[in-house]
Amino acid sequence: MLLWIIKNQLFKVLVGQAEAQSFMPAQGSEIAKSVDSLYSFLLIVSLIACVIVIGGMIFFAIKYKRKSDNDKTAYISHDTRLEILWSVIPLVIFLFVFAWGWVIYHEMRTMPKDALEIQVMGQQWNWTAEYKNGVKSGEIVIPVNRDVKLILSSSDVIHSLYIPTFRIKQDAVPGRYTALSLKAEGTGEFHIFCTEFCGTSHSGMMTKLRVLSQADFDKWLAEEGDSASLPLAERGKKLFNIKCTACHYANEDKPKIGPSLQHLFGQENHPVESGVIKVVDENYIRESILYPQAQIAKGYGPRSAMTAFQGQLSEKEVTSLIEFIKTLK
Ligand code: HEC
Ligand SMILES: [Cu+2]
Repeated sequence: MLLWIIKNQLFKVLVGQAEAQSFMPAQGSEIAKSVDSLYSFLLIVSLIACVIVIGGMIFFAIKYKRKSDNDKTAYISHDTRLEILWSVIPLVIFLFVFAWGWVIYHEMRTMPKDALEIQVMGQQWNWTAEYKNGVKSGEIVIPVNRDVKLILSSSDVIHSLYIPTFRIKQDAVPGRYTALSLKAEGTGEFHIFCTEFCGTSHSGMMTKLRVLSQADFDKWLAEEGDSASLPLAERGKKLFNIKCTACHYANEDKPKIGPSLQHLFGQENHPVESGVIKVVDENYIRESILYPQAQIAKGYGPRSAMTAFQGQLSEKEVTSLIEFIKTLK
């Protein structure tokens, strides 16, 4: 208990969070708590071992310092009892840690039955969650207090889905399915990161896990399900929020990783690396989305950092995006 307090105080000082109960992100599930207990145990044991080893070394170095040339100290080669002791104690601790870790890992990796299944696809450089009723979302939205199974896949390279609040992480590998399960204890919004370096905009491959009450979740899912009947530009906006906002602002007239798309449509003499575009029309925007290398916005050359969306978007989706971009006046 005392060590627990020391640990928490120590990290408050180190990390500088006066309010924080601990230096770790909030604990979103039972698993998160188990992981933290094990981690705290490791930390405390390591601290104690560090004090014993380093402290002992300093103490002996000072106590048995050779004080003069004819200072004769005893010659000791080894001590069997001591050696057995310092081998067996760590061995027992390590086996204990292994067993503890194995139990938590087993619990973490056992997929719950009757879980809500969500397909999560990683691609350069965004995540798309797809629900059983066909709803697609750039954020992963789940109901609280319910077992959820995320079935991960990738359409290009290896990505890795990491939700720190839940202490879970899993690779999304092209050509096979992997899975993660979680059960959120409270509602809220939590960070999701990609933790496998996957190309230029890997660091921008972030999204949110939104945990809603069951009623709000049902409402959200139904509303999203109706979006197929939305006007094109509205559908385009939804898609834009999934695929494009890592690099372009949806509503603000300022550059992010890519240029602002406000006032783009209809612009005359639009500057690109190879000259100017007389008038920005549907075809220019279409080409910019599917084959970014063809024409590169001025100042963003020589190679475009934009994802080539050819093969990632259907014709209808491209049209809806163009219709949305047209509304950015
Ligand atoms: C990985 C970052 C990234 C993503 C994701 C991205 N873009 Fe881009 N985009 C850029 C960069 C960088 C440029 C400037 C270079 C170029 O013109 O290719 C650009 C340029 C553009 C242009 C041309 C702008 C101009 O001024 O000529 C359009 C149109 C565009 N993006 C639309 C989109 C749409 C629509 C999406 C989503 C489907 C999207 N982008 C996703 C980075 C990105
Ligand atoms: Cu990634």
